[in-house]
Amino acid sequence: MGSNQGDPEDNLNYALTLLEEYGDEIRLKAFSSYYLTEPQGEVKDQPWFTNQVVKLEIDAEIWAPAGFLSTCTAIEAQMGRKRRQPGGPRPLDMDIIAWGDTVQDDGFLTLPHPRAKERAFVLIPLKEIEPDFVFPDGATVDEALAAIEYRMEGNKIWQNG
Ligand code: PH2
Ligand code: MG
Ligand code: MG
Repeated sequence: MGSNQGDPEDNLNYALTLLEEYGDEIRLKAFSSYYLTEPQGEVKDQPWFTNQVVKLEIDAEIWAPAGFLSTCTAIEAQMGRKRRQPGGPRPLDMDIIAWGDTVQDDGFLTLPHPRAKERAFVLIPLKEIEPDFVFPDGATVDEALAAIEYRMEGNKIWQNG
């Protein structure tokens, strides 16, 4: 999850309380601390993001990945997100990094997230809650981190790219 508008920590926290309303269908297993991260991608001229990775256990008999993504999009909208500029500032972004070992690219949802392995703001919090995480292609979170350049100081993460 990421946020760089309003009160980012409040926004991320509120998104979790909305997910918790799903009760037993969506169980919160772990959540990372908050990281303050340099904007990545096309839009550099925007506030730094607060990013957090959470681990959920989702009942697969009730939820498919695409349905869960739609729920995330609805929560983003509920938090006041307006899709004005791709990659631009937003009160809340919720992306699915991975869904078990699922690999898919159907035009609606790509799993794992196509840029997860290049982004320190994903990998560092992911490693915090799941140090032995392995992507479906066999790459570990440590291998992915070793392949990118970034700098960290406390909870701040700088990465050019
Ligand atoms: N999300 C983006 C684009 N760039 N940069 C950081 N640091 N954190 C993000 O969550 C982020 C980003 C598009 O979703
Ligand atoms: Mg995103
Ligand atoms: Mg998104």
